[in-house]
Amino acid sequence: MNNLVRISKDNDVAVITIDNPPVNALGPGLPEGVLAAIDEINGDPAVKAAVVIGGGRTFVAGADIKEFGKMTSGGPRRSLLPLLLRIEDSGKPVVMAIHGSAFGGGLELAMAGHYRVASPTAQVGQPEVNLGIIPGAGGTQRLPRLVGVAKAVEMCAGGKPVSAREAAALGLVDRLIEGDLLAGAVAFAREVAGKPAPKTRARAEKLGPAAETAAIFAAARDAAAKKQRGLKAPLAAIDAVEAGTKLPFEEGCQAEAKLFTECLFSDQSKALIHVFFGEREVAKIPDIPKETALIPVNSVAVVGSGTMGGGIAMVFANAGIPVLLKDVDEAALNLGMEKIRKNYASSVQRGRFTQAFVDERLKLITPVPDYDAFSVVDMVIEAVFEGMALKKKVFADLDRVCRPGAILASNTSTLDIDEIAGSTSRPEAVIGTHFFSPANVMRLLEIVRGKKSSKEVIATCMQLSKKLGKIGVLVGNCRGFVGNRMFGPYRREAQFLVEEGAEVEAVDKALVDFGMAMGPLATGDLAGLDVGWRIRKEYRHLEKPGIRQPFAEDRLCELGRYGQKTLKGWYRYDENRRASADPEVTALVQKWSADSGIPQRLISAAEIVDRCIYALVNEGARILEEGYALRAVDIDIIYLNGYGFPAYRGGPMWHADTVGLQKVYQRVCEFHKQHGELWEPAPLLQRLAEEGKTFAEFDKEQVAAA
Ligand code: 3H9
Repeated sequence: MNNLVRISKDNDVAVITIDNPPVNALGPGLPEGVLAAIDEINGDPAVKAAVVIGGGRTFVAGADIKEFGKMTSGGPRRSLLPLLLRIEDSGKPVVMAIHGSAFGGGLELAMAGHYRVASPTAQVGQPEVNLGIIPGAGGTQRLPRLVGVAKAVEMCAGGKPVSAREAAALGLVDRLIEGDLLAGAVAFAREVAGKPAPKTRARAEKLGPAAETAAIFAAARDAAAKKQRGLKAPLAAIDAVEAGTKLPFEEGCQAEAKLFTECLFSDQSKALIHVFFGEREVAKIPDIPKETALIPVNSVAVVGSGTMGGGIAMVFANAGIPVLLKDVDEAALNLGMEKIRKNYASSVQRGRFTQAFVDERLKLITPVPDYDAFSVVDMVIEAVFEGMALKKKVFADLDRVCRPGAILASNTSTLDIDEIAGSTSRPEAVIGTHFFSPANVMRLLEIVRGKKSSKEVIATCMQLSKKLGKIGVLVGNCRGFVGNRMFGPYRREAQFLVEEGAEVEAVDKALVDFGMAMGPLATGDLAGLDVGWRIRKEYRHLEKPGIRQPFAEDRLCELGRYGQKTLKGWYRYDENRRASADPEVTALVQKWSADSGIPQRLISAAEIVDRCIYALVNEGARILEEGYALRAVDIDIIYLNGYGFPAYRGGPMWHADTVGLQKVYQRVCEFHKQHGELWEPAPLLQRLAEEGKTFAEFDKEQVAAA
């Protein structure tokens, strides 16, 4: 044994405890420790059976993900397969006792045991595809032997865990243990001691005849192509399970190992591992220590019951936090509540929530026409129309009615938080919480730090985002903050491309093929082209004269083409909001471009992608250098969770690193030459490119310096 694995005895049952906090990841030494313990019990005549259990809060959360980066950069390759075989060959039964999660290599370890017992709250799964890899220690071979081919394909290709109850129904878990897991597992071990120990790899009864399984694999490939568009790992996982149904166990494992290695060394896996750690990294704020006192948030109020306000109220209600929802009068409130009810009804229809859950949530939302009850709430989120004068008035009112210590948050997407905070006597309590639309669906929450926002308020909002099921990213107070500030140049280029002769659908298609959830022009139609148009009109005075600005979208708005809501925008929409190309738009843009003397040309998909994506990267680099984002990875997490950037490319900054910053910089310089000032390379991009560095290295330097 070693310091990661302990062995103790409960009379004739040995208890092997895995102890590698926080999640018992299978780092170097751990599997070897388990094996040494198994060898020891096999040599001890007093022991009749063994229980393997996780110390702390979980069984085993899988391989140590940090090790993968070492392997792909030349470090030693470690395979768990032979170790698991030897556990399975143990002459004495091994009972795996699962609480918390048995994920990835954790479930593979559990399946190499002869029996599995679990706490009812435990979860088991093969989530490797979320990291761009597949199970690599026999998971694709043992799982179908325990749960059948269809379920194994679903779990290995989809990556979603199943509850212990479902696992028990599937035959993956042999017994659920209510109460003390260890005591139950030991009792179970005593029951099976002395009986022949079943080896998972020797079981074939659930593998099914080839004629039946062929249809399962075909359907799974179809589903993966649609639901996990562009991802390679799900298809590899399906291939590996299929190999398991056609080959003897050992050969199936070899096929799995080959596919695992291919995936592990792919750019997709590197990107998704970056995302895994990035999602945890963004919670770490260098100048805000972990021990910062949190403000309890047990009740909130939302001002404004429109689309955003209503969605935000639902977010809090879904997390079990009571919400007051305020609007100017009863009519507005009725409309707001009606929309909330409609949204919940559609969630019930789609099977996301039960009616009982929704009924409980609705009870938590109380519409109010005034501020009378605001004096008791812990936090207020203002979600009124985007206009500085109105927001300032609301905050002055909040300052008057809210209790000292309450958090005053604005859901602004563009406005200056410091100016808003200035209308109160307590700017330290003011912060931005920029939800993304629809607020009850989108995972991203930009938390905007004002000059005077207190550390307690920031720490509380970061923590709260988790409770709300969001991923909170702290950003600085610049126009558009991080996400929308970058989205400007991205959408500007999309429009320029159309004005230079690209078809509307060609621009969107190139970016969808790149992996974006939606094309930039279709996104504009969905959000409403008039939103940007109004903002541009308000800020026109800030535009530098003599610099090319896109005009097509403004002119479409002047013609009343606001997008989906008017059934006309960049596209034409039928009554079900299905889009089709609109030749009228092509003709109009051609005419406007000719009037403005913009030469028309054929534009390749590659140029479309470079122009739009490098516009994101260049602006991202500027934001990073100016300190409005803490790290490049924060920008990546924002883009993945708020803007439909493909996770398998890791986010715009990681993508740029993958392409190579020298190459990206060179392309930005070319665009600068061709298109002028708007493409001036960000100094940070230039510096990193010249030094042969990456944004990821820049992040490491920042962390080291903090
Ligand atoms: C695999 O197993 C491949 C196999 O087929 C074998 C092939 C040979 N490794 O998420 P949390 C860290 S692939 C390293 O905040 P929670 C995490 O970074 C793996 N580190 O806690 C964080 O660190 P920090 C398949 C890991 O309670 C800390 O632990 N398995 C790992 O909200 C706490 O994590 C998976 O994909 C790991 N495996 O959630 C499961 N896991 O505090 C990945 C966590 O410094 N893990 N860390 O930021 C999870 O899904 C969640 O962590 C879990 C707990 C649900 C377990």
